[in-house]
Amino acid sequence: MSETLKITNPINGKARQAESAGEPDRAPETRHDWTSEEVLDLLSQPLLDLVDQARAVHRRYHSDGAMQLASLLSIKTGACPEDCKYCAQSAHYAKTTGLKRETLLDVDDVLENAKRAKDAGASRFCMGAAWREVKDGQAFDSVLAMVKGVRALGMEACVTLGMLTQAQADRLGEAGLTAYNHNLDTSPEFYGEIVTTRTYQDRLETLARVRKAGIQVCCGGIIGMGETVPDRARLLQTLANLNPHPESVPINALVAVAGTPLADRPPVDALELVRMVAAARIMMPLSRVRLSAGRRELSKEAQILCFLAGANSIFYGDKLLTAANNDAADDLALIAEAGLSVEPPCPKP
Ligand code: SAM
Ligand code: DTB
Ligand code: SF4
Repeated sequence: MSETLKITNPINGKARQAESAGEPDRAPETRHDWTSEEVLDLLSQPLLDLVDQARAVHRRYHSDGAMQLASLLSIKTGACPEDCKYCAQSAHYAKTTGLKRETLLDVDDVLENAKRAKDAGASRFCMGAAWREVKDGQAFDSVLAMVKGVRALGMEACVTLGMLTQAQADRLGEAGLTAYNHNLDTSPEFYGEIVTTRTYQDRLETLARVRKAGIQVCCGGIIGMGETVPDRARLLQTLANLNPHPESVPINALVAVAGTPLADRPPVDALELVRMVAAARIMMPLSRVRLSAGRRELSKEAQILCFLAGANSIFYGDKLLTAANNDAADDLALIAEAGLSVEPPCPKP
């Protein structure tokens, strides 16, 4: 029997009980050498065996039962030059989606939104811009001011702005950015079916720059775009073989947006989402696993099954970027009904 010792979850800083003789800031289960066959076997297990295994990992490292509430705001909407087939904001489908392009919001507007989100209980504020990449200049300077302002409110700040240079990542780090969201979306093999205007390698390079700047990595994907289960396994393999693991892993179910090429995809089976959450929890024991887009289509019971399988973060507030999200009061009631708590705001920097 290995000795029981206290290990610290580096993400939320809370002491966890864990068996093992691992390094003090690592889970003993932490691995970066997953093979695609192993992940496929994991994902394809009988559902309750998979959930049992995930639940055991979850209880070991996230025993406080705290749910992170992350609010999202689109700070610059539409007219994106990329052609991501799932996205309402791509200029390529603007004629059919009818989405209106907007300019970058004012810093004050954004900070008022962040303050409202905090007052409603959110501890993280995520800002998304429909850009292919960041361009230096006034717009980027405004984003830096937004990051500083959100941090000064005592919230975690996350942005998703497309590709970054190292100098831009460093400036975001200096502004106090907590995390940068940049999803891999799917497997390297299926990626070209979904996006043609950039490569998987481009995504990995931006992720490496974020990591080098000392910013937490928020990286996940989407299911329901027509990918196979082996594609899902390859996405999870790629995420878990990043070293260190992404601190947060958003698992999205496709929101099939009218006017996009994926508008007619059939809805994702909720249990497929449970499987993704469970496998992510097992493979990335210390990370936050965020039950992200598509939650509005889930019953209360399906959401609770995702929480049981290891999801400990949700997008909170009535809107995602352009799509509707679950009602905030319903979410608070669901969290209470499940016997979970809401993660408190982080201390001011
Ligand atoms: N332009 C930036 C980028 O792509 O990195 C940031 C914004 S983008 C909208 C952020 C992420 O949201 C995407 O990578 C994708 O994983 C997710 N997403 C976008 N539209 C979605 C949809 N219709 N359904 C599910 N997830 C979606
Ligand atoms: C993520 O993985 N999901 C969020 C966030 N990161 C930026 C975005 C979901 C977008 C859903 C569709 C929409 O609102 O347009
Ligand atoms: Fe642009 Fe991001 Fe939408 Fe792709 S997902 S079209 S990069 S906003």
